[in-house]
Amino acid sequence: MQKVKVITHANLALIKYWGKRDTTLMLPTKGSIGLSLSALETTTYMSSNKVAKDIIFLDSRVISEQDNPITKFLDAARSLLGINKYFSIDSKNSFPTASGLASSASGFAALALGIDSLCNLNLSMQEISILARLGSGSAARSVYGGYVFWDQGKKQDGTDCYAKQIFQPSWWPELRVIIATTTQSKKEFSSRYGMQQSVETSPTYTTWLNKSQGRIKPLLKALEEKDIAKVGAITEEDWTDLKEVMLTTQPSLNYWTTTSYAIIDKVIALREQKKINCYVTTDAGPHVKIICLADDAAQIMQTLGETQGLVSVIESHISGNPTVEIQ
Ligand code: 2P0
Repeated sequence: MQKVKVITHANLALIKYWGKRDTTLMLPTKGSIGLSLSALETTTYMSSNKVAKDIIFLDSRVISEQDNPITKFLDAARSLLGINKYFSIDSKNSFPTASGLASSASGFAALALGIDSLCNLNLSMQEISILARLGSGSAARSVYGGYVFWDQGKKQDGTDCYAKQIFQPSWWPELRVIIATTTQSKKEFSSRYGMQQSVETSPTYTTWLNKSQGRIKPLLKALEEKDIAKVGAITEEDWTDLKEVMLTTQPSLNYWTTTSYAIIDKVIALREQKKINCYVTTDAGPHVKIICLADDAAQIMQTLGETQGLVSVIESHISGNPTVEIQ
């Protein structure tokens, strides 16, 4: 029986995805740009089953509920691709699952790549990105390493809504992301619930949407020019506006803790007082991600290391492309 080992990485958005124009097809309201991170790795073993049932292990725990997002995704994939196969899946993250570190992105990207290989589908990367998107929007980006743009598309059927790699992983070897984790716990509000609430209730959602969409071109240019000050400033602005959206959502999405704020303050102080190029972003969780260059990473990490409540500080490179190994 054929078995595959798929390695994927979580993808950190510099310009964020937050909100859907179609909640079934996971079509976003706007485009997003992200980086796949070497330090946030998902390893997934996948084979097809003899019995007509999916068997799923996530971080060594069996997923037994019928109505779980992985089985729903596999059902959607079977229906879309006309596949008559069931799967055994054993997926492990090198980082806390469902706590705001994009485990759903790397997880569903792995399943899309694994299905393509196990079923000999020879899908294009665009088709694999579309497939991954049906599991989780951000997974459309995680099918690539390096630097990724996910276009929101215009069509209602989602056939023009997929991600593309904009630069290879090796494009900017000095770029780093420092990940400061503050908890091992799962988040209180899922991104799926939170973003829909924001679309429906936040008074600042439309303003963020328009400004954020307008940041795509300048960020692409700044990445092309390897301009850390511009990349960092655009990233931090997009996050600052999104944070306002989250906080003004009903009920308020307050993902951050006193530890998160202490880290954010230290990063901003390092930049303003010591002129170090370091910039903050977060996702739907309390962890803080810092965009910087390799030469400054040690000093930033040392400064953060004394923060009360900090669980770990990890320096990440931009990851290579996913790998699919037939076992
Ligand atoms: C992003 N996030 O662009 C944004 C920034 C969180 C904050 O993509 O409902 O888990 O499965 O499509 O992909 C998290 O959202 O949500 C996310 P679904 P997903 O990375």
